[in-house]
Amino acid sequence: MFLIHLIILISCFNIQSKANNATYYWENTVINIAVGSDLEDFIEKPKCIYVLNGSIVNDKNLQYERGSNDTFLSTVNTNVVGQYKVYYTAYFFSYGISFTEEIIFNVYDNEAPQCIFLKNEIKTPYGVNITDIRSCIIVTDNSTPIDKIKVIIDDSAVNYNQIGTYQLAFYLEDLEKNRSYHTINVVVYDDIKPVIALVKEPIVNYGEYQYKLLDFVVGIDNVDDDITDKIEIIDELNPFVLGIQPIKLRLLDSSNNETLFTLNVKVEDVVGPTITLKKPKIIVLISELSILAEKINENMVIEDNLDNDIEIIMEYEIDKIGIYSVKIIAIDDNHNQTEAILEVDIIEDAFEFNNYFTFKKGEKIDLKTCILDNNHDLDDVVVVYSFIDWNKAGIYQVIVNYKRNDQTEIAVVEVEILESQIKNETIYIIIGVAFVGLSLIIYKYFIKKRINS
Ligand SMILES: [Ca+2]
Ligand SMILES: [Ca+2]
Ligand SMILES: [Ca+2]
Repeated sequence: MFLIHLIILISCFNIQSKANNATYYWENTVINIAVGSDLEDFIEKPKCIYVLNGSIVNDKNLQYERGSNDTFLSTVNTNVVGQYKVYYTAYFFSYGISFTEEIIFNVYDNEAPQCIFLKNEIKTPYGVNITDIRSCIIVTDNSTPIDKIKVIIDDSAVNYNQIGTYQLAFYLEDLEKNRSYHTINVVVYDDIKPVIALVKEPIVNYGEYQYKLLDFVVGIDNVDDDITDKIEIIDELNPFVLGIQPIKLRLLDSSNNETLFTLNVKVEDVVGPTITLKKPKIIVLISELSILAEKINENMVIEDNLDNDIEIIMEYEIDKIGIYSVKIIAIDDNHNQTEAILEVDIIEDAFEFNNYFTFKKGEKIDLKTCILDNNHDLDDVVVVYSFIDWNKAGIYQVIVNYKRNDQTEIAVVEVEILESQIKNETIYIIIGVAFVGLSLIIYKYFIKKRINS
């Protein structure tokens, strides 16, 4: 090689000294090579044209040296994008002349990455965004390593919060910014079952037929929200059977995910007896205190939806006249109880008001004292109206106010003036006086007769 250089050096010198009308130029000093291409196809593109005295020299001994010591092949890597500079030297051996030129090899990539679909659609659960689709595609590029290829997702057309099929766009970008655009279908699905949950203890009253079992539960779904009204009641409840009855419930969400639930409904008597008072207040004589419970019982009707044998409690403490509130409690077999208040008025027993008096004609009596003396129950008496002619036989009416147990009442008192009683006495006196007088006359006559004889 040293020898060749030496010859070239001498030759150059020669030609320059011999022929001043010689010239040369290079063709294809810039070579663009798509990445991955075979370099052999480009090696011979750059050519040196030697023109001597106006004619192109065709030297059969022309040889090229590419790169120093022909290192061209190891210098340019067509698999790696970039610009490579190589010095070419053309040796026109027949003329003992050589020319050197810098040749530029541009290894370029203008091919976008390729995409192979492994699936024709991507499924994603409701509400879950797609952030990576690499598991669904195979990405290749002519120059950029797979892990360096960007996969950029545009899911603006996907509604993750609504079940459905949407188109997801994405593009692949290599290191040279070459892009390829693609789309793939996205299926937003729901495979989460709805939930049925108890909201209150399921108790139905015995005999109640307008029960609403759905009042005891809620049905909630991740997609459909509250779908309580979609709960299907499979079994039927018998409200006339006491105890727990398992009732099967079924709920489907809009994606037909099914949930089954057993509602253990307890049928029990939760209604207390009804107490109906015939009268809100009863009046009882104090002498009837021993049968007060009977009196209260007579005044009320107690009924229950289930039990006939109702326990009745009466709460009172009564031992004297007055108005009392009696609490009545009715309890059925299931300990449901109802209360009612009854007013009880305990009054004094009725008394005989002695209101008829007889007097002798001419007799003058204090009427008030007389009434009080004949009615020991009374506290006081006030004569309100009185017109009695004590000297005239007849029946007179007197109006009085009398006070008893702190209560004032009005009453009519009748006073009879007796005539006959007074007349007879007078007659007896007259007869008696006449008899005594006559006896004295007879006595005097016999005395006189005895003296005279
Ligand atoms: Ca590429
Ligand atoms: Ca669901
Ligand atoms: Ca009951």
